[in-house]
Amino acid sequence: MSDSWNMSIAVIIPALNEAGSIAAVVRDSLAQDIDWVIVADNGSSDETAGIARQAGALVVSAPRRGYGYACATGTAKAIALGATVLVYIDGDYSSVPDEMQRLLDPLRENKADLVLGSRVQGTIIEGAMPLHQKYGNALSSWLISKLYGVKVTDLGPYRAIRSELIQELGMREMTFGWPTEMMVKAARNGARIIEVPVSWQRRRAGHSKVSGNLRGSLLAAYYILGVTIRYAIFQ
Ligand SMILES: Nc1nc2c(ncn2[C@@H]2O[C@H](COP(=O)(O)OP(=O)(O)OP(=O)(O)O)[C@@H](O)[C@H]2O)c(=O)[nH]1
Ligand SMILES: [Mg+2]
Repeated sequence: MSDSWNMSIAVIIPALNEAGSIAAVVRDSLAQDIDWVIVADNGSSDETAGIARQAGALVVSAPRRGYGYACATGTAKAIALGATVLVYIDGDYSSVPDEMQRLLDPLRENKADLVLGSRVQGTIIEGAMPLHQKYGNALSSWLISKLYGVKVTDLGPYRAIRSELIQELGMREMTFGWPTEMMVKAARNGARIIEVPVSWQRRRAGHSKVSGNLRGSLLAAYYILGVTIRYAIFQ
């Protein structure tokens, strides 16, 4: 178990057809100073669930499709296990498990409630982020900073949060809106939000589902902007 305050840490990996990369993400996450690795299998039609289990993860099934559903299912499991800190990382090895302590340090030192991995402040490997996603992220980050008074530079998926905080947020966006909802509601709650630099790599295997295809990119943009504006106006 981790030693500082009452940090017990669950790493949550939402995964949809990531058989080619999930074992490495699970193993390298288990090598960190954490307590559980939970893979939320989002109805994969490949061997993602079995491979993840074999690599040492707890696997929960989130049959309803959607990034947010997968994250919410993993979150519920982590909280049931007693996790006080939750880390989210993608299952395609775009983020680097060895950088996890960067996200955990501000929580350990009790300087933050939500720590966001910023790829803009870190390193983006050439070809890992299409131009439209770079511009989209920059625009959304600027809008969030303006509307919610927090300084953010990215909307990356690699992040860590106190489980007390995420429970207060009452997360509702169960697809592409989840990451944005977490940021804007945390900001509105007056939570301490810190960005740390992280790297971003090309997915190791499998098919691009969001940034690399038109439908995914348009949907993501629609949800990100919609959530950013909606929560600034309504509850
Ligand atoms: N897109 C998508 N990803 C999901 C879903 N459920 C779980 N995931 C996982 O969420 C993480 C992020 O999705 P990615 O497809 O990597 O999205 P991205 O990084 O923006 O874009 P690509 O890597 O180019 O596809 C991965 O680990 C997926 O396997 C879902 O319903 N849709
Ligand atoms: Mg990806």
